[in-house]
Amino acid sequence: AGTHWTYTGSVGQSHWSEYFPECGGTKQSPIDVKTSQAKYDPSLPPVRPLGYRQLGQEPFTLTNNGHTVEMSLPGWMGLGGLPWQFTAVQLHLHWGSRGGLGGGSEHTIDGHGYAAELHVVHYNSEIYSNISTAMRQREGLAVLGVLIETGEDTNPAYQNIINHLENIKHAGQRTSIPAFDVQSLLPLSLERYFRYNGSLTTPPCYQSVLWTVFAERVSVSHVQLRKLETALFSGHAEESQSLPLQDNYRNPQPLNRRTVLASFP
Ligand code: SG7
Ligand code: ZN
Repeated sequence: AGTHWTYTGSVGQSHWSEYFPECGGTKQSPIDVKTSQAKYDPSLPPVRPLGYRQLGQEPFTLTNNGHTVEMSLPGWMGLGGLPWQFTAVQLHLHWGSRGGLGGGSEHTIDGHGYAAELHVVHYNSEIYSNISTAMRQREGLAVLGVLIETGEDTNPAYQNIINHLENIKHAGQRTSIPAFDVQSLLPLSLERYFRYNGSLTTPPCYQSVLWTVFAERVSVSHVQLRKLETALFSGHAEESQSLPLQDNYRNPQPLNRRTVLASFP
């Protein structure tokens, strides 16, 4: 037992619920968004990133945590346009191993997976004092999901992260990177998105997340995606069995009795 988990193998995603019961719950994430079954809700306002473009004195910290690359966000960043005030904590990515061909995103749209997915994690700071408390409570977290596809052009926003992956090849390593405009990682249209109640997509899979998945995709170059797919390892530097950090995405989970809302007709 213990808390060690992976995406494949004996402690892979099909076994998560044996050690983390909530992973077998009825409101899990990610999901396949079936666009024809999404319910248009005209009252859903545009997502409002707060302070995402603001640069402070401090650099950002980029960490290889063995499951993903994670970037800490300053406490002045938040999210408006939701029923409560949310404070940003961190962002991270999920990806595949074959240039996006075998998938890499967690959410899928009408059965279609994308090359990678960005998650920006926020906690409900109107009700809870920190993320560790909020992550166990209903609607304690709000995560933005951005689907990433590949194209010809280099995406300069994502390059701010990809440039530094060489310095955090092994789990546990961290590096400082110059602060940059976090909003530039998001799609241009913040009006068009899907909204549903779900969970953390990793153990312990707490069902505490108000999910927003943008309809518009962003694009990175094939070279950028390849770099993300190959630069990192899941183990510590001294471990001989350290494997490439790849295919760190969970498969779509049953929707069950939930409704997916769409902010657009
Ligand atoms: C990644 O995804 C990490 C986790 C994150 C988890 O493995 O970024 O972050 C930490 C601090 O362990 O868990 C609570 C949390 O943010 C699940 O996040 S996700 O549902 O957005 N994929
Ligand atoms: Zn995630």
